[in-house]
Amino acid sequence: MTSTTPDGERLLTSPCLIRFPRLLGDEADGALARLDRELDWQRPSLRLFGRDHPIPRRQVWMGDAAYRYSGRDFAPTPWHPVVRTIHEAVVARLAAAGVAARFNSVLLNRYDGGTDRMGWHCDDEPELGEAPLIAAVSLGTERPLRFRWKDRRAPAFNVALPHDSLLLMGAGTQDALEHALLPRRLEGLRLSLTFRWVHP
Ligand SMILES: O=C(O)CCC(=O)C(=O)O
Ligand SMILES: [Mn+2]
Repeated sequence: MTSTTPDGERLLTSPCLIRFPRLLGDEADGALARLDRELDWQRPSLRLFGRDHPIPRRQVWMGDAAYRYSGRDFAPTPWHPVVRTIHEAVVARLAAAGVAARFNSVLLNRYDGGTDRMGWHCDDEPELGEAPLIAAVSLGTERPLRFRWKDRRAPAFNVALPHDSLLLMGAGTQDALEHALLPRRLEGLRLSLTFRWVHP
């Protein structure tokens, strides 16, 4: 693993949002290629008002625990070796920055160009616990993650997520803010890996 500085860029203090550049270094391009090629990317449908809508991206749920999302249970895929390596890099980088974190699950999202997207939500399912800490790794085409305050106390803002970056959404983020990956006029593949702790 390439050595990098542990210092992230603190984008917000309360709740805490920190972005770290160059998580994997020289291994990032290979990780993107292998995950794209080797995972069984799914496009499940969500039922809304009695109709099935395929989600506007592909995804894989991986780790040790099943996950309930929009009223459906997703059985986990076993850990892929590349995801294990990324997980270790995330935990190490956060530890170096003084953040003790543990994760037993990850949602991998695959966005094939700018029309693939994820709508406004917060990750506050009960099985994620009281004040979940979520670590989001981005690989591939840079896209902004848009945040908005639930109480509209301040304007919405973008966080650019470059290739090989890590964004820590600290305790309280899901309470105070929603986030979305909005459609954009851009091309290119982007993968995100959002690591979580799911209480069994
Ligand atoms: O793709 C992203 O960066 C965001 C993904 C996300 O919000 C999620 O997996 O819950
Ligand atoms: Mn999310």
